Amino acid sequence: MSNDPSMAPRVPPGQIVTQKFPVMTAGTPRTASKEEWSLTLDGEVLNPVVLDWTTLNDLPFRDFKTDIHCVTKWSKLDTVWRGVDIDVLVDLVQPSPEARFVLAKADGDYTANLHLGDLTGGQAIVATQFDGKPLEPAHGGPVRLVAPRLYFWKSAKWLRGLHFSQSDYKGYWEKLGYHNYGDPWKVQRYR
Ligand SMILES: Nc1nc2c(c(=O)[nH]1)N[C@H]1C(S)=C(S)[C@@H](COP(=O)(O)O)O[C@H]1N2
Ligand SMILES: [Mo]
Repeated sequence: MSNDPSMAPRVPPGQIVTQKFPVMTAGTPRTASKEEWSLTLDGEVLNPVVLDWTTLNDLPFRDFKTDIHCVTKWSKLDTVWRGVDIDVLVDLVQPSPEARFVLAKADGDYTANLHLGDLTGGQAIVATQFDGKPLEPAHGGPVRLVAPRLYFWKSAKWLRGLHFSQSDYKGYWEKLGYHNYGDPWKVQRYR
């Protein structure tokens, strides 16, 4: 074993790198067009906001290059996304200091629970583009969460809301027995 950080493994335990981009979807949700789409930012916040496609696109965008890790054991390296940093959305709504949890809500009644601290500090975005192109519907277009600090089930496709609260409400897979936190580096796949 070495303490040299450059020797740290790139891929979490048990993961296999793929060049493909598998589509992983529970059910067949009816998803929104750009015109129908909106994002509700609410809960324990000073300034609840509903963004539509136009108001989202008025916010500052950035590129986000990251590795993603699916609980079914594929990892994809150096994926390139573009969207609005969660820090921008947090500045907008100003969650109360007690609101440490976020429930991501998506079309098709899909939800995923996260710690706010795993979304902030440049760690996550609300993405509208993958690989320089508009996000394909199968991968969550028009808009999805990309929160790669955790297994990729946390990155809700067809994102429609972020609910900030002091309570941690379990999401879709978390209720069905997936790990509540889902750290790929700690192999937190199931409860
Ligand atoms: N709304 C929604 N988001 C979702 C899912 C889903 O079924 N519905 N699947 C999750 C899972 S398990 C994974 S691994 C990733 C897969 O994203 P991809 O289909 O773009 O690879 O999306 C996550 N987000
Ligand atoms: Mo997944």
